[in-house]
Amino acid sequence: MKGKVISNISNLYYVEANDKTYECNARGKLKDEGIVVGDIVDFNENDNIIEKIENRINYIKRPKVSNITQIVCVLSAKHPKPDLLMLDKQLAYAEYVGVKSAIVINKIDLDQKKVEEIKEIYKDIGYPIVTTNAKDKQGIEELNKILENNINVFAGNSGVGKSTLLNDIYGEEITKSGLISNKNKRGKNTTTNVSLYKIKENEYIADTPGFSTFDISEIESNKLAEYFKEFREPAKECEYADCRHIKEENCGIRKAVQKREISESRYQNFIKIYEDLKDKEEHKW
Ligand SMILES: Nc1nc2c(ncn2[C@@H]2O[C@H](COP(=O)(O)OP(=O)(O)O)[C@@H](O)[C@H]2O)c(=O)[nH]1
Ligand SMILES: [Mg+2]
Ligand SMILES: [Zn+2]
Repeated sequence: MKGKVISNISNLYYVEANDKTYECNARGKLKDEGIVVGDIVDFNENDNIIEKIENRINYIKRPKVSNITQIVCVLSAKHPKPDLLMLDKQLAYAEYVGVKSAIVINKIDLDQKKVEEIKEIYKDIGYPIVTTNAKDKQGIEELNKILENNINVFAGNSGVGKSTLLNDIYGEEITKSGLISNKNKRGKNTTTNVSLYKIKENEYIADTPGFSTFDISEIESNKLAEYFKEFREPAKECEYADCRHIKEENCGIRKAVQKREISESRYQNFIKIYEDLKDKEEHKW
């Protein structure tokens, strides 16, 4: 039987198939290969042994999860103040992994001006943007539409409102059964295992305790510009094929920044991330 691994506690894998959950084991060889939450597996119904992992569409190392289709980047207008550098890292990472991404600006009640500023930067790039006030359940319907038919991972700094949003979307029932609270009986936060919660057919949400952003260090610095979606077209105008888009004179990307076709904020963050990656590459041995 084929099913989806929705959680993993030490050597046990919980596999969902036909609306039921099976508690499965795996043979040593498969265990070594590492079955992760999100995997589609073949298992034997008689002994609940996983026999095969289907090829993954994608795989994220931290949080350890596979076959996701969308990263939902959450920021707040205020408290904490919007971290656009982190957002740009997340968006680049989503491009690198090859999944969709969406932007949620929460706490719109606290600073409407900031919301407009952020929208101005991202509206033409092509990412869906939803503005919400999770406290008053504003914008939740729109957010719901974006989550439909996706396996979603929420990312964003602590305090931006992820838990509140998820509560709005999925209601108390699911959140009580594990999602979001991640607290054991004594009220302590439990360890950081990813679980997938089925919201409806073809809609899941990854619960990723203690997680805020991805490890983007696997991205090669010289490929970074490809993962800034709106940089791709202008990069075709660069004079040199190996243009780094930093100091070169005849650089299509820099020209697009001057013409305001690329926002200054996105470009500055690109440079910061680029230098960071470059630095890590040079110190790797
Ligand atoms: N003013 C305002 N506060 C919010 C909103 N959404 C969440 N909060 C508050 O922000 C705090 C952090 O929210 P939480 O959901 O725990 O953030 P998380 O760390 O991202 O999960 C809580 O006190 C929420 O009540 C909002 O839209 N407006
Ligand atoms: Mg939370
Ligand atoms: Zn260039």
